[in-house]
Amino acid sequence: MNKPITNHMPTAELQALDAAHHFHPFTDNNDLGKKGARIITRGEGVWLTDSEGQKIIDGMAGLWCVNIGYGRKEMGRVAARQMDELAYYNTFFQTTHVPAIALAAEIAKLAPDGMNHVFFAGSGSEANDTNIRVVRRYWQVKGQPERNVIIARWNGYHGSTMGGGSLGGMKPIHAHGGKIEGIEHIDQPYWWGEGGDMNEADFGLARARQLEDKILEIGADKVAAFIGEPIQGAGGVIIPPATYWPEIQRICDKYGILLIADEVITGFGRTGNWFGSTTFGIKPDIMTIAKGLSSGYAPIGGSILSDEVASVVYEGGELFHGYTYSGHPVAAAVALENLRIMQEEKIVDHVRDVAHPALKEEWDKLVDHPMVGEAKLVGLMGSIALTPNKEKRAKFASEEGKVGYRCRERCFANNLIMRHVGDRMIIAPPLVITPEEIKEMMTRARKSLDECYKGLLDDGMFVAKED
Ligand code: PXG
Repeated sequence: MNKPITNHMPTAELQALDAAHHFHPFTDNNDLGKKGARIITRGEGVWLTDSEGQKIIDGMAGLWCVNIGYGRKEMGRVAARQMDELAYYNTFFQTTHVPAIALAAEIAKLAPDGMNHVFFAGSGSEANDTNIRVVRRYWQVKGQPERNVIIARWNGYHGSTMGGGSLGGMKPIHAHGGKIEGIEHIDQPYWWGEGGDMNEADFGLARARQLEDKILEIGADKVAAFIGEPIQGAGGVIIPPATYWPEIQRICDKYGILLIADEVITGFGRTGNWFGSTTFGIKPDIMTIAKGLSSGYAPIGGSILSDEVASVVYEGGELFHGYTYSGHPVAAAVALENLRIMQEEKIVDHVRDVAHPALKEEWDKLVDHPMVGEAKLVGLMGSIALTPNKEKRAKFASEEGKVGYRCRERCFANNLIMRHVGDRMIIAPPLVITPEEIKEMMTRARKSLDECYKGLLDDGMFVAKED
């Protein structure tokens, strides 16, 4: 491990400057200004170093993106070489460049059969905005322009632009700035929290059948597409019952509705296959990609279109849509190098054959802990539900998220980054994590859970909400 950088300003001064000028995303900036942000100065493998020299295990791969781990020197070299050669050129107006060509071809090679066309964006949010235009344009060209409604799920996350935020089903996001027209939501397949007395399989079917009900309510001739994350990430790593996706697929096929799999988190190895769609047997018409495409080394996202969708949209002539940085040459070269590393080092195989089994063994054991109700893991994407009563799948009496926050604070104190979503704890480490690092990560996770549990008992908070 390299030494931490020591030639920066003292932490307190950096925090004061940050508070004075930096408006943080998804943050109570007033509150953060009072306590000061944690300042990350270095990364290597699965390890981060902060401005105080603390070594932290990053159990979240940044924001679910640093799949190949931090500090890969090849990535910087490729970026520098590309900047020297051609730092920028656009892909509008009948021009292209080698990195965009090579990356699109490589993505088509890795994507499921019949998905061979890539539209580049700068992020997952932008890519989902592209998807809204593409599916609506698709139906215009097919002569059914009234087919323009997109169905998504409550508590899904598809980004933070107006389009992405509207597709997402997070009400606090809709409350800040509104929601665009023509997007409808159905309930999520969250059995632990919402399954009631149903078994998981029946619940999965029931939630999928809400799609059919919604289609019939709106009128099938008005519905353009359904969008969903194979596993909801930001919503709390909600792993759907096995019955869910096959039923969604059946319903989309029955009504001829386009299926968009938002693979921003689940793409590029996270679930033990190149794409979450493969893991769940989904046959999407469009996939949203970002994050793991470049392992977060450069901002890049995109939409992978099936041959059928692309041919219809192409037939319609020009699509009036594009971003200055669509296919940015440096980002594309960096993403290409990321995909080279992923393949050369067989990182997807490592997830499936080494890291997942090692983590699963430890993760499953967490249900022995007095406050852990369920522990679920697909590939390297996992969650646990914190509860004061496992049999009843009870919520805590305190406001939802309070216990989760306390648990996350213990993780941070133990130099482990593990997030909370409400009262669920979630994990998604870099895909290169070794069995030894998994052991260390889980030692810290258990210690944090123990401390959190003790704190709840001490404060009289290990109490269930009344029914
Ligand atoms: N789709 C999915 C499934 C995502 O997880 C986006 C789209 C948007 O991507 P960009 O690149 O525009 O951020 C995401 C992003 C969280 C968190 O709190 C998750 C994301 C972003 C920020 C925070 O878990 N996912």
